[in-house]
Amino acid sequence: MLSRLAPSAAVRSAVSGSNAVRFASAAAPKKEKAAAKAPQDSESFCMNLFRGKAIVDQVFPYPLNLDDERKETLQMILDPTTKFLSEVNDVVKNDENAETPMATLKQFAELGAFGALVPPEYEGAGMNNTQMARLAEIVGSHDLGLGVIMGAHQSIGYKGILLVGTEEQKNKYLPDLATGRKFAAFCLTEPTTGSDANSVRSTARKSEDGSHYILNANKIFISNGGFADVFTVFAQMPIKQADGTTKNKVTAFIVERGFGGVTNGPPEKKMGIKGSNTAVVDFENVKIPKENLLGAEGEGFKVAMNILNNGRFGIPAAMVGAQKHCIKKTIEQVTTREQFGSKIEEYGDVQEKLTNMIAKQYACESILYILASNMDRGVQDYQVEAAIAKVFTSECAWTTCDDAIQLHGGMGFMKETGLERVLRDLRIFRIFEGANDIMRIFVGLTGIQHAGKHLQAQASGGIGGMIGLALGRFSGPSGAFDSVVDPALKTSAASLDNCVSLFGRTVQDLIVKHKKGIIHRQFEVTRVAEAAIDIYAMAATLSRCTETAKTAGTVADYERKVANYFCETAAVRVVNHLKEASASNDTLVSTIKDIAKTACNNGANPIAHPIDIV
Ligand code: MYA
Repeated sequence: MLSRLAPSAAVRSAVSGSNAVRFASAAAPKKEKAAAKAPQDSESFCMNLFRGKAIVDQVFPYPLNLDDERKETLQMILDPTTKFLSEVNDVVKNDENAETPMATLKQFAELGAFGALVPPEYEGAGMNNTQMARLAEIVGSHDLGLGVIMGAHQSIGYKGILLVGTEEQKNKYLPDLATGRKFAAFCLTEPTTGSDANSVRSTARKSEDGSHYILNANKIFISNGGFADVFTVFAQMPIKQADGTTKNKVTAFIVERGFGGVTNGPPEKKMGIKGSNTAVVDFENVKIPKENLLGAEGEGFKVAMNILNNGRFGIPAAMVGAQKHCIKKTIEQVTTREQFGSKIEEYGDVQEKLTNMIAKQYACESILYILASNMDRGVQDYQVEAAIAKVFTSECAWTTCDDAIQLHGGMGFMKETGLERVLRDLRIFRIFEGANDIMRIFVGLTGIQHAGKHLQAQASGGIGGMIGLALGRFSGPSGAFDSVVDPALKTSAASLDNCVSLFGRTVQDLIVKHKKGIIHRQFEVTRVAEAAIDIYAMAATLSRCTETAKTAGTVADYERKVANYFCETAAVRVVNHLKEASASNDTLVSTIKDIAKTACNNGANPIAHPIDIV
């Protein structure tokens, strides 16, 4: 997987070479071509971060900007949705019965929840991403299983039709899907295709007369697979290349259950999100009319990435909702529970746990609405930010729920408290829609690739460029945050500035040190990604708090404390991760490899039980 994940045509070429400033490309022709291209500039905060540059325009001022009309229409959906979630939908029953009744889903559909982003001309609610994020937050705070049904349907299930569908496809499918008369599912995963999305083995071929495609596919872990009527399916298709050869390339299709040859397995038995349906879906010699090609032949991987990037903010939204639920329950608990003669809210350890929950939730929410707002204002280059949001929020929600359970003591472990269900539900969010481990490597390598390309260009820019590199081009913090933050956040801004500078220097040193070998240095890449995640969270937090400070009077004092606390703790993590990434790790990495490989080669952990050796 890494040879491609390291996509990095660009990393491979940009960081290849025999010494620090000579990026001699030892790569294949396609890669040489990529290396020869001038590096693209990016407006993305995170992409620039990898070059040690603080380009703040996408983060400051806080871009959330819902006009009154959108706020009003949002409220018109939120009120009945909250009522529905508290009074109609029964999350406990859904979990116990491992099913959300279709009647409940139909009622939910009437509120417009299944067509949030669909324009009204296709019978949708016409929301933007910011509005939808708020809606998904509310759903996530009540029922993550229902959130998955909703997300699998519209964030990925029919998102391809919305993003790249033809007018005919939109007219034909969106009205039924937006109103929940029909449900959709996203069919990418296969028994041998998980994180490595490009490796699908399902096949599609064009009929002799060109009127239709014939699809054979075996898809697993398909959310909504048991009842969906419309599927976005990815399969390999032989595509004629410019040189006359034929190559299998992923292609996307819209498939109706009614085409025939579509069957599904029984609902999978899962650890959590039991109220959602997950099933195998098989497609056997399914005849797909040629009009149902989604995007272009051979462009399915791009379509899949586009859908996943675009839909990814749904998870952060649900995670923010789940965190709020856990925090609410924790506050109820610590303010009522007495031990050792005091309410447990009086103890420092309890206070620290709750403060961390609040600070993380604040950072997650800040990131979420930057992402959604930037998407709304047409920012295109957001895939790294979306991946960061997915990883950060799903991990914060997990630790928050875990701490909430801990603070409930034995009661936290009991079903009736309701937190064990949330913890079970939350577990999958670190796995699906891009496993967090893969997303971290994606963040790290995409950023390193970007920095590598620019370094390469600098190095080939003659003696001046080489001297610049040899001297190190980072002269220190840029001061970019100082003028854009609230005065009470200036210390945090300075700390963020230091982190950005240290980050850029560390990335450059890693590229120079490891050259193309960085692709195989997951120890370093994951730590760089962790640092990028915290830096982005710091920036998002300071931006949001600066905005609040303009309007919120004394409420802002509390927020300032939270924002400063988050930044102080995040900066420590950033420095530690970067220190680890830039240390001489060869011995440690080799020890890690030896221990793991020895166990794998042995087929089991080779360490004997102490009773057996004494
Ligand atoms: S659905 C299944 C989810 N599956 C995944 O997410 C798969 C994860 N894997 C990948 O994304 C890719 O395979 C990775 C790379 C990233 C690992 N954006 O050689 P490459 C470009 C834009 O690196 P690979 C599910 O779980 C790249 O630059 N471009 O590719 C259901 C390069 O371009 P070029 C990208 O190693 C869950 C080219 O592609 C991206 O094969 C249910 C090749 O790159 C990108 N991201 O793969 C969800 N990646 O050639 C329910 C790569 O030009 C939701 N590229 O250099 C619940 C929601 C909750 C509630 C919501 C309420 C609404």
